[in-house]
Amino acid sequence: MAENCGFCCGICRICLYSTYNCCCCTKESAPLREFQIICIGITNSGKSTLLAVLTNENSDTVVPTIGFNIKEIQLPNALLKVKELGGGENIRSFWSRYYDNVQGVVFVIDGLCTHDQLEDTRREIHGAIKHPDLQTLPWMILCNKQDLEGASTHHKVIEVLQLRDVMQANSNIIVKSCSKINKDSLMADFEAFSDLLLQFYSNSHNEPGARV
Ligand SMILES: Nc1nc2c(ncn2[C@@H]2O[C@H](COP(=O)(O)OP(=O)(O)O)[C@@H](O)[C@H]2O)c(=O)[nH]1
Ligand SMILES: [Mg+2]
Repeated sequence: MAENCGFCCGICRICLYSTYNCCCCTKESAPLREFQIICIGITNSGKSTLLAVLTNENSDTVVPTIGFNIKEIQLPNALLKVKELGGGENIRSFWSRYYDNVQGVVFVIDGLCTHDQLEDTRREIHGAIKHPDLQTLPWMILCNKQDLEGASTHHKVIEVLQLRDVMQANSNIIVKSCSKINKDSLMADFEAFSDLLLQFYSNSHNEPGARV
């Protein structure tokens, strides 16, 4: 009799525990996949501003980036750990020191830049996109400041910066037009980029340690 009681109590406990687990959803969801990203582009292109918008900070109070600036962008399917590198003339020659272990690149272009800034941008983007550490990675090129009249769209920028060849050599490059005033669209661009990263790194040959 006592044995039967103990057995019944045991069964009841298991049932109660299972019901509790089902009802209270105590099972933890899998952690989001993280990616190490660098954000580059010449000074004033809007890197810090866009990152502030994406992380819900006040984008009107950004200060010039000295050295680098790190932000975490939480997206539905991934967490991007973004390191923004300063874009001043004297800092750009040090960008390549930060290319190690990077898994993706965001390059920001000022859609309304001057002729000289465009020339600097052309030189810097070609230098980075052909760098051995970055040339096979997923890239997102953002043509910023679309809210300003006369800003070049990303279609124009692809032509002016002569990006067709590099885009043919690396099929994991996406190019988008954006502005600080359209957060939803900017968020959608970063979600498209995280989808690209997830797809790219679902192939284990593309993991940083596996690259030759
Ligand atoms: N109108 C407009 N101004 C922007 C936009 N993005 C950045 N800016 C402005 O461009 C200037 C430089 O931005 P900042 O983020 O410091 O550029 P960074 O040097 O690339 O980090 C600031 O005055 C920003 O307010 C944009 O989408 N539209
Ligand atoms: Mg900055």
